[in-house]
Amino acid sequence: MYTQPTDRKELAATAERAPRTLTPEDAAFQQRIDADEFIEPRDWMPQAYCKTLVRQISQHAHSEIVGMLPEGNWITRAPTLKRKAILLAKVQDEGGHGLYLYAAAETLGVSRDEMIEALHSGKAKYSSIFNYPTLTWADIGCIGWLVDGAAIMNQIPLCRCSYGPYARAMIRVCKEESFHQRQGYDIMLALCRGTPEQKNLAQDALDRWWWPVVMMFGPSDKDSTHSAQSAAWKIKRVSNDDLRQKFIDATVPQADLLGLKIPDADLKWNARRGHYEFGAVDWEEFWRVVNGDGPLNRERLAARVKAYEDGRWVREAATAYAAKRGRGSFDPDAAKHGRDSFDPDVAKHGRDSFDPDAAKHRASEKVA
Ligand code: BYC
Repeated sequence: MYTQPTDRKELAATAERAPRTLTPEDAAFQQRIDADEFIEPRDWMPQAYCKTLVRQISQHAHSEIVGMLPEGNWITRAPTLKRKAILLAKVQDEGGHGLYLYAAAETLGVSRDEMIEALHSGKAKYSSIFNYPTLTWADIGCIGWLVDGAAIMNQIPLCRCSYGPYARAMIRVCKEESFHQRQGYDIMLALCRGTPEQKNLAQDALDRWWWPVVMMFGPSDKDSTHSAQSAAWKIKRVSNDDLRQKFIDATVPQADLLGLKIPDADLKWNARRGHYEFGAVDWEEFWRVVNGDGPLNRERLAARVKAYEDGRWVREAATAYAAKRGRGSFDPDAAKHGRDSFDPDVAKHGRDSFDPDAAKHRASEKVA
């Protein structure tokens, strides 16, 4: 549903405001950026470039993982089996996005444990949007339509960002987000073509999600602390305000098609500019939510910490198993006898996860 030309106006104006005192290494690095080369993990890079990427990529990963919570809340209550299967797949995709992104950040020398600790201690941010509640099934439609729609707007330019692993991760993420956006719009269409009560649910959800989604693109360009430098490094290709405008321009006609009213009395088409004008964003609300005091910040973080603690035994078991396999494969004796990491003695006593005897019994149960 969304497309974005790749020759779009870049952040030239903000890039000009970036610091200009460069060392020879910095200058050579900047030349590579200016020539649109990808920077790869083993390449020299300024520490600040690395730090900016770790901040943004890890926060992006956290957003994907925390973002599973509001929708996960509706998996058991989806209205049909088909909607449930689709929602399950979608939420699972978001988990996958988080994992690609953690892996991309790890190429910069930060460990997954450090990133997760930063999230759990409240040091690292995640997208403000996931601190709002999902009160009805229509909220699931709105998340797909609007939140994933906004995410695509922001992420398509990231497919061309200067850091190779981040840009490549974004290509797959954007393809999946496009499916997510359509499934959300399809939920909204079904509700809007349904009974008056269903249409009211859709309107009510739009009323609650619209402004938080408009805020998702971040502070206005004049208040954005990182934009100038991120633009100079071609991490950021399109500014927060330009993305917000593109999103609104693309979304208003979609709301019209649904027969829904966007909750903004100042929204109107400006034919001269070729854009919609829109009302003032409540930046106080935005900063309140970003700084931890939104409707569900505490609950979201507590749910993540609990999930992490509940999964501790799985990580410990997987680590112990990997260590055992590692020992086996490095055992020169075992290698000589071609035994690899499988120890039949251990298997017989049920201490290994592969037990040939048990496997035999399982096979016969199946046949019976
Ligand atoms: N929420 O200088 P600025 C998804 C912070 S998940 C919270 O403009 P920057 C999905 C910003 O971090 C998609 N904080 O920053 C998942 C900075 O604070 P710090 C999530 C925000 O980085 C599941 C400060 O404000 N997408 O699609 O140049 C289900 C100043 O801002 C927000 C991404 O993460 C916010 N909304 O630009 C469904 C995209 N906005 O770090 C869907 C990748 C700003 O100095 N990230 N802040 O403490 C980006 O593109 C950029 O980081 C941003 C912000 C445009 C978000």
